[in-house]
Amino acid sequence: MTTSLWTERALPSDRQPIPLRFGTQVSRRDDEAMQRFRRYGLGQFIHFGLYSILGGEYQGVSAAGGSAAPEWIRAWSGPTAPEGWQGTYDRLNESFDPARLDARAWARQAKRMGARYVIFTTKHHDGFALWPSAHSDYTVRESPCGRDLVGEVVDAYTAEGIDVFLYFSVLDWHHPGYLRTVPATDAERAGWQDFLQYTRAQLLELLDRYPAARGLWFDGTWDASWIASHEFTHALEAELRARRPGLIIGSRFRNDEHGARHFDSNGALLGDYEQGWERKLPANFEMLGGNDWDCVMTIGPNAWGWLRDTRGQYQKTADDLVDLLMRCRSMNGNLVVNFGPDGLGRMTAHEDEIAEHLGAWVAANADAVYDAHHVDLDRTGAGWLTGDGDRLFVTVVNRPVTGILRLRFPAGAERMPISARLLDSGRDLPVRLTDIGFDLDDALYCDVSIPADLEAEHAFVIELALGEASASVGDRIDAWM
Ligand code: H79
Repeated sequence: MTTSLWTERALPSDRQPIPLRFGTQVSRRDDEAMQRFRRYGLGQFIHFGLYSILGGEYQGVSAAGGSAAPEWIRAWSGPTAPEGWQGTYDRLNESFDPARLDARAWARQAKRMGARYVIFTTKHHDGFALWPSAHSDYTVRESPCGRDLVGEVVDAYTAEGIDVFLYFSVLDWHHPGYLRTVPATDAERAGWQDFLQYTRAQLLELLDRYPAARGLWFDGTWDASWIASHEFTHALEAELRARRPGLIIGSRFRNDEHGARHFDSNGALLGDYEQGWERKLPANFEMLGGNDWDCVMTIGPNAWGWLRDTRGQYQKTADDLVDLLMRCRSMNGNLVVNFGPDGLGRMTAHEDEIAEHLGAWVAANADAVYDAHHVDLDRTGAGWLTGDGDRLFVTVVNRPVTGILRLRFPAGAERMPISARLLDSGRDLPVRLTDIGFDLDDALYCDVSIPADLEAEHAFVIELALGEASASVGDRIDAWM
């Protein structure tokens, strides 16, 4: 078993399944909601909350080094942490007033970027709810804002045809009953039971208030207290699914009775899609075992909430994100790009630029992105392969100095490329089969010429039309040696 903070994967290939009472509740779904999920391709994450007011600093002092990320700033500790810091943070609701937040403008921008779903932070670790929850006294209602921001986002994105997933952190620094360890005293047990009922009530409330929301994206489910609550979480998953047929729940929600997270102790996915790919990517398609997945990614190194001072921190470019997007698509995953608006609700200039440039690229190359999926061919160092029925797409991110894109097909391939063109311009490209003369190599090679006069400042997609293979390995002289 390999273990990390996110994903514990047990794949007992040669072991009998063990009986589990709190193992997986779902097998691979093929309903309309999951088919939509498989075609999302690109998503947008939005981290917005009290931490957005601060941008990773307080009164000019940076929390860098004292807290993991700007949305973690309440946990600021060490020599730079201000006196009485957590009390100060917890009162930020009193000045929370994102007057420039225009959810419709966000949604229009996401639409132009090509996002087909959005994941919005309804409540992060600080416990502050962005909807006027009846089960909490720490919400937008208890702030000058007074607006239902979850409702605004759900309505605006739904109106643009973008599906909404609600991010919900179980971990909660505000609820007095929350604790990280397994409750050990009567008082802790009572507090924890209160906390569990509050969590259940908020989740049901979210589903009831926002019937357009399609899925839940869970976070903060790694503490021993939650892990020990497997009986409760198993029942709650069933209740959420019954309340909202078709609801999509990621694998980060719960664990089985042996503490196995994401995958139960028999290796079965604990939810509808694998939710462990946070700022990391699968090394290859095979390790995914056919499960659905998405990758959530920051634009900077590790800032989900707004960071005022990004000096010295590499910010991914639209080109980086095209590369990541197509790498995900080549393995049937979705890429979800995170945006962290400032305390007034404004996206940053860099995020605006990303949205425009990524959106322009995706619009020009949509056929290779949304309905295209993994193809079972050797990888090419030139870029990422996706396919769709009779078409094969190669997103070229490393242009070969030879001017030749070479693809390797197995000897028995029934279909081979018969023509090639650039997806965005339609320009035809010469394509031919090549016998490169490797002895004992039963593959067929296909070469596409990339014209020297093609000016490409960004990744470009070569579309190959597949047809009946006219050559086979038997035609080659080396087959008869
Ligand atoms: O919302 C974003 C992050 O804030 C959240 N997930 C994404 C989507 C996230 N919360 N926690 N983590 C990610 C993992 C963080 C772990 C650490 Fe720590 C925080 C390492 C150091 C500080 C907690 C405290 C674990 C170790 C010490």
